[in-house]
Amino acid sequence: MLNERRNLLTAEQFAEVILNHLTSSQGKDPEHASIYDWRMALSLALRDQVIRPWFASTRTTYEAEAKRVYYLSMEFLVGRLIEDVATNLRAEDVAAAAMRSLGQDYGQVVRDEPDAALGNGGLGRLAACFMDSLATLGIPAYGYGIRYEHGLFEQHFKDGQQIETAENWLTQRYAWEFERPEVRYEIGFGGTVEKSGQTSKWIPAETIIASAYDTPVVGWNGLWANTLRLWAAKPVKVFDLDSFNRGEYLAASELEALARTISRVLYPDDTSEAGKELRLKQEYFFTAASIKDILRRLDSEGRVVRDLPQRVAIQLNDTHPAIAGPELVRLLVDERKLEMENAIDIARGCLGYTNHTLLPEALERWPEPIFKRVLPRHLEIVREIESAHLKASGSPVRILEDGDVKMGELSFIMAHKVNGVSALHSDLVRETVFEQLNRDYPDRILNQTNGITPRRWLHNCNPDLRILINDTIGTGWPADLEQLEKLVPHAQDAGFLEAFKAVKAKNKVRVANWLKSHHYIAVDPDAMFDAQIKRIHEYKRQLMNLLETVALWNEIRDNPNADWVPRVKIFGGKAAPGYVVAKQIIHLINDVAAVINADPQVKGLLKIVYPENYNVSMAELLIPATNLSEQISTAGNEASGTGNMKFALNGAPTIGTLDGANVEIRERVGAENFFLFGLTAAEVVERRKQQNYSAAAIAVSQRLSRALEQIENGVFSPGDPDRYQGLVQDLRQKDYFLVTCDFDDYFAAQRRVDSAYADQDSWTRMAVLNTARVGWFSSDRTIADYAKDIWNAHSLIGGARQPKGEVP
Ligand code: OX2
Repeated sequence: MLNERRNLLTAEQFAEVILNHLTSSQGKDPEHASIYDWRMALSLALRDQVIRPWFASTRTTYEAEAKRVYYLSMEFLVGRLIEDVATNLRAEDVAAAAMRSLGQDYGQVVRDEPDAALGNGGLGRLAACFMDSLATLGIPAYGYGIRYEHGLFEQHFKDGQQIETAENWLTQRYAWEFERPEVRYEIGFGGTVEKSGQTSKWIPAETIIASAYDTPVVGWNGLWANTLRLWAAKPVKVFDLDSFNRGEYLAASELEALARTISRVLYPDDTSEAGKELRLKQEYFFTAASIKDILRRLDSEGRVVRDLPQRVAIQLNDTHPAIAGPELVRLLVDERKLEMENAIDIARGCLGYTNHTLLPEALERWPEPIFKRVLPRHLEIVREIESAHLKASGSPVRILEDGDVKMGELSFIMAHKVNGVSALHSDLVRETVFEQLNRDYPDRILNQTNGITPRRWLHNCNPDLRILINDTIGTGWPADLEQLEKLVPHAQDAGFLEAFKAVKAKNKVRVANWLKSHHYIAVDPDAMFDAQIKRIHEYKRQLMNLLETVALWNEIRDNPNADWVPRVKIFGGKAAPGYVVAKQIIHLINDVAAVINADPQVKGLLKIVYPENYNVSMAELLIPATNLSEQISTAGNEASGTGNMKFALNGAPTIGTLDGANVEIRERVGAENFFLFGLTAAEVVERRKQQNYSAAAIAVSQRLSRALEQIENGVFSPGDPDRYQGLVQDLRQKDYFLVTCDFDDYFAAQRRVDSAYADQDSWTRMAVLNTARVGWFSSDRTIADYAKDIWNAHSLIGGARQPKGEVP
């Protein structure tokens, strides 16, 4: 029955659908169609195929009276969708053949799609992986977020420095979405609260419209489709004719411009707080619209609000949607006339909160005056929530403290479950930020280690490895990734190792060609590709990687005839525009690259490449071609990491610290297949208590001293020798992230990597075992566990954890 949901078209039939869209939707004939027209036609043809499972899923959910999951996230870092949709529909061959028959280059059309970059990094990409897994598992779900007009900024380098320009994905039509002009809610801000007796009524000063855009998200095998509903801000009154008639043309459109500001841009901060009123408005805007939408659906199904916890699971992706708690309580109390405590309990029954970071600067706090100005009634409700909590638990922990509204505490208190994103991180959540609250509510915190979707991050991005794996263990693994374990015995098989190595080599050639044609850099595909691609942040320690590169450069020049293992160090990543140190690190990477890459003495042995504008699509290209994955954050700082999982899955062993999910990756792949170094999280805490720890570490390391001196003396910035004095001074005097303390151990681990890589057979075996043993990190497993432990939601496509087996 379920398979009937998919429309199985032949290539010929599909070509006809594409042609129809080219003419009817794009208004072009094949002679005049641009690549954009072809891409739109192909995307719309694919979207057509999603409609049947989408409708069927909605109907099934309704009939089963099933609980729905609502994933509220400020960010969805979706990337491109053509391949994703085509493969999930199992129509990739049909789509490619159809395009070929129409004289089009399928791959080129696929690559024409701009990334939907509605996120900064791991948090947003996790949300996108979760959407894929929710649909694959057949769990009824909505993703709710913001339809930003401008996604994450585009990064350019000018004289080695990061320049940001606006991203404009919506200048072209977005093929995947459906505008829903009828789904609109008024969202208020500011104003006053009117009291009469026991009742309160919020009278906002300003109102804007949240208008829905829906993108269907189809799961593997096309058995189920959910909805990603993104809200765009629109004015209540589009145009002021009176102003216009008075000749005030700008004023006539002012209302519209102001309202649209709310969904104009994605804040480009990753793991740091944006203390802006506009950000608070964005958070309230999408959260309030989502909550209203959830209640409207409940009403339309003839349910009462008491049923909410049975019908609705709302997951808060970090604290950004934390206002969901007070908003839901407000609607229940002020509009549905429930008692306050009852309303709080009902809201808590629905809410779960995921914490993604312990960095103090990233724990959102809003100054009370701002909060009150924007959300006066919510501030009162937060007070009620706080006093109910104080009364029930006797806890000393407050939500309102030092003049701030603390969103972490609010989220914790309003959620029935709170989860961290790796085992280590969840332990630290219990022991640090929420230590007291964990004592007050001992069963509330749990762990849900992150995962990644194997469809995008292996099946689609690494087609040659996919084929090799299919040929070796069959095709069940994309929906049941732990089947990769069946590869373990093949790690002893010379033929398999050869084939695995050949896949990696081919992927490296692909990257080398791309670097040459797009970035005008020549790299040797036979060199080891060592990659650190992620946001630029001090705690992620790109600086330590760079210092090691400088030290290696010195060593090679000192001993040019030694047996060096040729390396290409690949960096990729953006810095938040306001994060000065991160931008200096970018500048330094480019400066060091310019000097080292021009040095004839290390030619062929060491090269640094830093392609600009790292994004999801670039990750899909680089990860399959990487030999060594750099996961070198200061222990205790990277909540999980998900890039670490993607690299391991694609056969790149990790050099890394015991941080985030590295710990669990190492446990699974085996310590012998992981290059460990560095202080543990507990040691980091101890080290930070010592005096002058960085000076002490530098004093005992000649290599490090030399590299630091070179940087501060302008060896890499001869035209501006003082450029990096501040950066180096900080390492000498403070070095909060312990770059200097871990440096020697890191350098030594890199040399272990060199020797291991020199034995290509054993290296490939290690790579295979990484791929074979990380199946547990599928986001299908993560989502199945959220469904069981937090949401009490169920798959409607069979009782199994994953839909297994082949599609005929
Ligand atoms: C990131 C975390 O830094 C990263 O470690 C984690 O893997 C990812 O979230 C998904 O859980 N913003 N981004 C993150 O946290 C915050 C806040």
